[in-house]
Amino acid sequence: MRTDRVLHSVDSHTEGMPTRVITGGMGVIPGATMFERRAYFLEHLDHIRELLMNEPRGHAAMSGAILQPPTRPDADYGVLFIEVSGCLPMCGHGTIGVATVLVETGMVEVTEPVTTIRLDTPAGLVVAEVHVKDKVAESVTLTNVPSFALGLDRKVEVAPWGQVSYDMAFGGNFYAIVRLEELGIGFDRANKDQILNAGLAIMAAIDEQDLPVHPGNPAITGCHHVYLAAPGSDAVHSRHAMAIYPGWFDRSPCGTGTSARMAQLHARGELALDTDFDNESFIGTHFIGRLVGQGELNGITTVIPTITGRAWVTGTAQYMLDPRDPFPRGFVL
Ligand code: PYC
Repeated sequence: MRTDRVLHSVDSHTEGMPTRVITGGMGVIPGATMFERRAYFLEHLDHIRELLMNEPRGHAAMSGAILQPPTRPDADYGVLFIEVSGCLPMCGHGTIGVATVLVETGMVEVTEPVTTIRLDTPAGLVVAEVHVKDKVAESVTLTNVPSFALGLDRKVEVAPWGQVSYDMAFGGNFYAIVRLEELGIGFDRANKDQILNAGLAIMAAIDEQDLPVHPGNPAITGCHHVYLAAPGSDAVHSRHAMAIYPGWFDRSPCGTGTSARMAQLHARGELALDTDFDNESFIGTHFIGRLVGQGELNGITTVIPTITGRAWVTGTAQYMLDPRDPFPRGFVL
């Protein structure tokens, strides 16, 4: 066995979606904030993300989080979210995975019935309340960053459909929300290739014709996620397929996507504050969301979402790179 670096991981899944939590071996990434650390990592250390996420150590829908010391005094841990396509500013299923791992490995002081963990993420402070019984993390409720609808009833030209209507909302990442009925594709896993191709074509068209930019942080830009809502979805229960760049589906109900969906339904006058919203993933798993507050950002109404979901630890591993390995950054097929 030969390696220059050993990356220690506790692997988990959140409602079907993996979170590979890197608990050691990374060292401290330079940067005064987690947003700066994310930028440094992308410029100088991205090969570590590729090693951990791509095949053969990961796969085309792999996702993870690198733990760091926090950059702010009110947080317990810093978190850098990693996935096959880059580093998201915020990730809901990843937060639920991280919080579950921190509790179940004893990396935080555990109190029952609720352990509160404050996470310093590139998108801001995210508080996770872990519901613990007999030392087991039964579910996690996270309070997300301010979310908002950036535009309703926008139109984009997408071949071969022509004009497609969408709402653009932010829940930690930007989401285009589209009704599958409008595309004439049935909500069925047998149609997954058609659904994914439609999602990818829509996000490419939006980024070319109507690039979304965060009103408070112009460095957060672009649409890499399309929420394709199933027929019959409403502000009580919404089923969807979440197409994500460069070509995969979220297996979980997507925490930031659930937040964006709730912000959009609120802007449409369909979802009131303090009301449960059941968001169902393409594989039939659920997050329960709620809007618990309201604010304002540069003239745009924002809402504060909470997301509740479950995660399970699936194993531990030490990832290495043999200097003779012909795929030091892994590969994507
Ligand atoms: O849960 O926020 C989320 C997420 C983003 C991408 C995949 N999952």
